[in-house]
Amino acid sequence: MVQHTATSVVTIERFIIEQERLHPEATGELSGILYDMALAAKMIANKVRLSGLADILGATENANVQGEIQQKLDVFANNAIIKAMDHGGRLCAMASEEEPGIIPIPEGFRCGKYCLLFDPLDGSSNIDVNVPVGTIFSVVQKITRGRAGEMEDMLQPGRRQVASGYVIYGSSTMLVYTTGQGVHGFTLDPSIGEFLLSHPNIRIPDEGRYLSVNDSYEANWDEPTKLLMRKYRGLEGERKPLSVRYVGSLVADFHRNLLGGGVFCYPWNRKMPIGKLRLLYEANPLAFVCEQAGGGASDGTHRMLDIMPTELHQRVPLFIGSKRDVDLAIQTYAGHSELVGA
Ligand code: P6P
Repeated sequence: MVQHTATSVVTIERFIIEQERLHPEATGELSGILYDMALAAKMIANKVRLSGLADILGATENANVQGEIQQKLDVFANNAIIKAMDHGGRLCAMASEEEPGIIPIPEGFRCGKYCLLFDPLDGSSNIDVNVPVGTIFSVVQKITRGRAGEMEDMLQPGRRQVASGYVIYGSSTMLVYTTGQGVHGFTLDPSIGEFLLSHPNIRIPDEGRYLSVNDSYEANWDEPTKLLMRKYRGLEGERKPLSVRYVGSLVADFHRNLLGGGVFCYPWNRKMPIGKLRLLYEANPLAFVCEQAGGGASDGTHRMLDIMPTELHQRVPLFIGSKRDVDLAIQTYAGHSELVGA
């Protein structure tokens, strides 16, 4: 693998090509998906920049499949990704947080061997208050026969992902992705419209600095969860206390913890017994990135990437970040299995 440092000026396109060359069997289809995701990210970033100005601000009157009021940027981001992807001949189907079912490749367009699952704009309720939001994406290979992608192609465990990543629209726009060859971050230079390699080979510290959790749900947590949070806060056990940092925007919280070390927790609670975050296009893609950076991800009991999906929009409890901190969650729940969910 060509070793790059953050000082060499490498565009994402050049990096993708160099990575592709490491795989003689590569057809270039996966590279094409990553190019198209970078293009969609630039289009979305451009709109997010303006969100405080144009009439983009505010919500549409429609609710999406999740019943959440769609922000206009949600709709724009969803369409931008679909339009950037649906005619490239690399995909056989897509799935989005914003759509109830599978998004087929239109008749007349060639189908490829991959499926794309994505959350076009996670955390969009934060848009109007200028808090960073993000796009999350996951790529799996088609496993069914025939032209069109089917639900079975979508419902694969996270360990079968061939690529995943996210875009964070923050003080700068960054695209972070993995194809199983480490994790690499690219920062958008808006003056030339290029994503430039800024964070080669990202590694997450084994032990975190930050704890990201919304503890307003504490009254509805089970006992193991309360014990785990006391451990993270240094009130129980030997762990030194973590600083609490919670933005309320998954990509922003995850990105900070990926670079600085930390654990993001969205535990089971009596009001949301199956968690809030979605397995296929939020937990799994971030889990693949996190593991490739040396971290871990779990629902508190299982490795996230081993969970067998049953529904397109299914939710999971999520513990993701520094390996030791995720392991502490697994150990705590295992040690009190009789109280989990009580
Ligand atoms: P809560 C945003 O709505 C989101 O889906 C994630 O981006 C974020 O991590 C989570 O929900 C925040 O949820 O219940 O703490 O407001």
